[in-house]
Amino acid sequence: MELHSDALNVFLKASSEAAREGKPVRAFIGNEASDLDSMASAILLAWSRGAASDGLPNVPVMNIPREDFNLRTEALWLFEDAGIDIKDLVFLDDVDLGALLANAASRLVLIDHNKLSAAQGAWASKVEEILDHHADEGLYPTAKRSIAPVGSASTLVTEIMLATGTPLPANVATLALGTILLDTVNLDPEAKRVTERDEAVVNRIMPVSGARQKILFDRLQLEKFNVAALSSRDILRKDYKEYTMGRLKVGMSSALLPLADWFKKDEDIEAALSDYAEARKLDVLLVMNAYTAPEFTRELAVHAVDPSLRRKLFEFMNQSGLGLAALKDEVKAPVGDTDYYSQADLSQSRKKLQPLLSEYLG
Ligand SMILES: [Mn+2]
Repeated sequence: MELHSDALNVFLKASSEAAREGKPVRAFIGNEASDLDSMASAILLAWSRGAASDGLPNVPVMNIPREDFNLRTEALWLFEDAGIDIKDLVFLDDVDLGALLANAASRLVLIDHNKLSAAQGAWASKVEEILDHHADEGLYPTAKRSIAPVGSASTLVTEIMLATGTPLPANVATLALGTILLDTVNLDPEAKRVTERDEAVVNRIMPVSGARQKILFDRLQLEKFNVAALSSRDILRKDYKEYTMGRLKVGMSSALLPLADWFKKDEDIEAALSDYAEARKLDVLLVMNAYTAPEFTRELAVHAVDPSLRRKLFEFMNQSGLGLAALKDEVKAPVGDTDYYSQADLSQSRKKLQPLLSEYLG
């Protein structure tokens, strides 16, 4: 195989076509959180096995619906930087993985986890191999295992690629490199993630990638928190939890941008909040904004069609010490079914506020 960047896309296209045909496959799947490591290491291990081994097409499967990929902004950036055709990746809703695995010949390789999620537990008999860096739970005893406590599953895959002489075009090296750097906080010993094995792999693939370590790491770190390209709906669902509190259905989103920036970015933020709350039949949607610019700052948006409910929540939260106050005049908050506040108590995250509200409304 030539060391062209296109080689990876040729492989991905062939593997996605095989999966869409519904024939038996060997599926490589990461964990259900589907972070960059899970997705990259599934692609890399499948790539290292070539188009097909023992007649089975090797197919990396992203363990999320296609729509959710945009929310993983650092993965989107690195995949695009590596020139990957996103359309040729296989996401959970692109194929019926359960039906593919129902073929007697199909096999499953678990990457970046060693226990199937509850929803995917029925596939246990299909697991033939595990590659992971989490503690081994000892399941699927007949599976071949490569499990070691390194900083990134991508380190284990890259070791295999290097040992087996897998073709390593620059973009494949960059995909591995960026993932390992992000997982190990740029190989920083203080972060207590990096091991000697991560470092050794990075030293070997950096010249192949041609990327500069600090520049690549800083960019990925930035992209992780970059919501500029996301719609209001995507910002709301990126980090969202839902609760039943007494008779009320309450949604809580954490968002990483200043309200002032959001108002500028989306003139119709009110419509976005209303649509989001309506689609989920919420009585209340709370949006907790937290960002550093340059000081750490918190803000809160309370969306509810019922103004007396908004008032009641505001009064309760201030009795609880949140220190909510109207935004400064120069921040032009839209008028509608939402109240927007600055929040003086910087320690009140969703994790702390949710039980308080549950108790109050319960
Ligand atoms: Mn991982």
